[in-house]
Amino acid sequence: MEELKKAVAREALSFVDDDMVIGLGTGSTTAYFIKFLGELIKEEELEVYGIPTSHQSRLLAIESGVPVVSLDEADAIDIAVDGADEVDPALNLIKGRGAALTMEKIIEYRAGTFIVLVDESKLVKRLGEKMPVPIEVIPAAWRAIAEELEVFNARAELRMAVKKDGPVITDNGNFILDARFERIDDPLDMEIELNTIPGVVENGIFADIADVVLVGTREGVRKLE
Ligand code: ABF
Repeated sequence: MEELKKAVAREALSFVDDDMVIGLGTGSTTAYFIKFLGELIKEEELEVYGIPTSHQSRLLAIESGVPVVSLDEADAIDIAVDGADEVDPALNLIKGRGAALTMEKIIEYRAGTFIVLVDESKLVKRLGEKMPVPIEVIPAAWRAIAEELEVFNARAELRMAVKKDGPVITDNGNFILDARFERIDDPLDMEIELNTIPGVVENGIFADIADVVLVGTREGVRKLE
């Protein structure tokens, strides 16, 4: 599994050019990309800047030798590279296991080319088949939103910290609800609908935003676009 993650992360380096600003995703697959990017910058003396999507990717970028800039300092984002939890045949995604979905969506939406790194276990026929949809919510509204989600035939749970001693807190100071849907027929429509519930900051459906998906398989890296 780790080898598949490394293989897609290496392949993503082929999209990198000098003078680029690159959105840096969160998660274990993207972590390899960030490390490899740091090595490439050093070897080829590239002038490349990263815009991190989380505190986690910011720290890793600094440690790996990738200079970082914040979103408001960059005129444009050339490419963004990130993982995903599910990918459907139309390249719609579910993201947000790392609780960084809001910043990920802001940065990946602005990127010229958004490249997604997954292994083949993440490919599904229909979004929501295996994974819940993470939804970042204003803390005071979590229960009200969980109830509202029943209208969409979804059962939502408040995401707890690993030690179960309190809720997961996002980089923005919010909570995460993980919502299991009976079915998601139209990902774009559902993505828009969920964001109309007051108190929802952002949701983990990323419809119609991925340009390229690199899939790690035992036979090599497949490119979907
Ligand atoms: C983040 O990392 C998320 O949006 C996605 O949920 C997750 C994928 O992580 P991994 O590559 O570790 O499976 O980008």
